[in-house]
Amino acid sequence: MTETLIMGVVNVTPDSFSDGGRWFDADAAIAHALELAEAGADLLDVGGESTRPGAARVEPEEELRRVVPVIRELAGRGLRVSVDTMRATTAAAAVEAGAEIINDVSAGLADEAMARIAAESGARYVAMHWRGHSDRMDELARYADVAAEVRDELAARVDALVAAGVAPDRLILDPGLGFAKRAEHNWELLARLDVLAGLGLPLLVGASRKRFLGALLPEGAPVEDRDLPTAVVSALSAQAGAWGVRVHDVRSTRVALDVARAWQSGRRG
Ligand code: PMM
Repeated sequence: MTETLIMGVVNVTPDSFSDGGRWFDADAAIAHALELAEAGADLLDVGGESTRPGAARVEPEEELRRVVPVIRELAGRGLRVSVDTMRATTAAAAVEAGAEIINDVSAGLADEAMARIAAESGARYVAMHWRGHSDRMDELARYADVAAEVRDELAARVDALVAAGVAPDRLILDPGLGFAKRAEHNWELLARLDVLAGLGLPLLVGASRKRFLGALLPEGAPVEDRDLPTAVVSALSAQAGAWGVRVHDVRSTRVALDVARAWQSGRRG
C-alpha cells in the first residue's frame, strides 16, 4: 500500500467557513501551518481566497499579498507547500516562492492562462472537478450519473491540460466534494472513487468539515465536531487508494490513517 498523504489546510482568509478566518494574519497562518506540520501534515495547502458557497472573489493583488509571504516562509523551512488558487498569476508567484503543487479548484477553467503557467512551472497540479464559481454552484448541482459525469468532465480537463503542455505525471485529480454537488452527490462520489481512479491518475479527497458531514451530526453541532467524520472519511479514502486527503484537523486524520495502515498491513505501525 502506498502511503496516503495529508494535506493540511492553511487558509489565509478572513471568511473561510470552517475556521472563521482565524488565520488571516500571515504570522498566525505560519504558526498554524507549523502546528499542522508538527501534527503530521505532509503538505501545507496555502490559500488566500475562500471558495465557500456564495463567497465573493478576492482581488488578485490581495490574494498574492496574503499567500506569497506565508509560502516563502514555509518553503524556506523545508516544508512541502501547495497553493490553493484559481489564478495563474498567483500560481506562478507561489511556485516562485517555493510551492511545489498548484491546487486549482477550477482545473484551469477559471483562468485561461492557468494551463500554460502550470506547464511552464513544472509543478504538480491538482485538477479539481468544478462547474462554476461559488455564487452559482448550487444551481449547477444537477447530474444523472454523478460519478460518470465527474469522470468525463475531469477527463476533458486532463486532455486540455496535457494539450497545453502539462506532463501527465504531474497531474492529480480531485472529485471536488461540495462544489456544485449536494450531499447525495458527495456520498456517491466517495462510494465510487474507483470510477475516478479509472482515469489512472492519483486522487485527492477534500471532505474536511464540509456541510454534508455536518448533516450527520446533531443540529447546531460546532464545526469542529466535523473532524471525527472527516477522519473517518480520510481512513476510508486511504482504503480506497487515495493519493492524499485535504484536511483542517491534521491530528485526527493522522490517527485515522495510522489505523488504516495497520489494518491494511496486518500489523501495528
Ligand atoms: N475544498 C476547498 C478548498 N480547496 N481544494 C481541493 N483540491 N479539494 C477540495 O475539496 C477543496 C479545495 C473548500 O474548503 P475550505 O474553504 O475549508 O478550504
